Amino acid sequence: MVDKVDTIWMDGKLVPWDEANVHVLTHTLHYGLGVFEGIRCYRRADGRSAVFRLREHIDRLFESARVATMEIPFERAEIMEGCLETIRSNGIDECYIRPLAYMSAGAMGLYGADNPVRVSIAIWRWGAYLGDEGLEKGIRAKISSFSRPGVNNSMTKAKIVGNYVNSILAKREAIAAGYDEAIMLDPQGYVSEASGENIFVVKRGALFTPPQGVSILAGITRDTVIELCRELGLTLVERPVSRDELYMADEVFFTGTAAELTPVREVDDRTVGAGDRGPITRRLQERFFQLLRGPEELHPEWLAYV
Ligand code: PPE
Repeated sequence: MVDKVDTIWMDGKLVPWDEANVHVLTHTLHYGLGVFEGIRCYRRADGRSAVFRLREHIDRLFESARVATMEIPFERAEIMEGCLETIRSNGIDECYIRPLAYMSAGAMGLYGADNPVRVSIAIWRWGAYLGDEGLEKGIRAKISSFSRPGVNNSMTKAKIVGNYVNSILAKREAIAAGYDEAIMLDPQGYVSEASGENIFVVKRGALFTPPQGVSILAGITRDTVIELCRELGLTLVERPVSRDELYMADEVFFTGTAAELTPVREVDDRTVGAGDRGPITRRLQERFFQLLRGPEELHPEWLAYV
């Protein structure tokens, strides 16, 4: 259960948590056309709180809305300020931030284009998405029986509400089978991404990750890790990755706002590398958490102080 905080931002106003409700004829609830983001705010070594890559997340929210033919009735700056305001009003130092733009009630039927677009921003405390032990020792993943929709079946570059049905089914299947997370292949059979994370493979000191042009979400954490590789002088190649490359990898890890940088210690019951967090994963993870929590401001342009 999510722990309640005091307020949620709804269409520009902070309302009490229990009053942040919508009508049951909310169009998005029936048909899944809505767009959202997931962002994290961290308490830094100096005691201040900062939202990580807020601008990039809000830019992606608006790009998702463009793909979804939804017009968000706010400026980007207003949504960014709304995120910060929600954190301040709840006096919380670390949290996950969930902006959501949805089609409200009005007409029923698929078209719904005249229903007003509404926006909410909720926050809650969220610990390690795949567990503290997962962050340290790695998790067990299974290739899903559900494929990621192809590039023209589903607009996977956009963070559209309905896209997540596929991810939920894959995640539930993986958990029911005793694994922690599902890895999905695309219709051609190449590795796409996990239910809510991008994937990286390490082989002989080099890193590989599926390219942007395939059906993955262009993760902001993925982009961060690509930048960290460049800074650490690590070779990173964006290219198609096959299933057997996961079995032969020295290291595999996931990236995502919720999952942060989580090692994968097993894929389809095959131990990855030494079966724990590999050295390159560890190095990137350390650097990643330094970026988020300090003490140095490695990328001040990525921090929005609360
Ligand atoms: N792929 C998918 C399908 C995805 O949902 C996410 C984020 C990513 C990749 C990584 O993207 P980024 O966060 O920009 O690095 N998944 C969000 C949903 C988590 C949830 O369960 O809710 C997240 O990590 O916030």
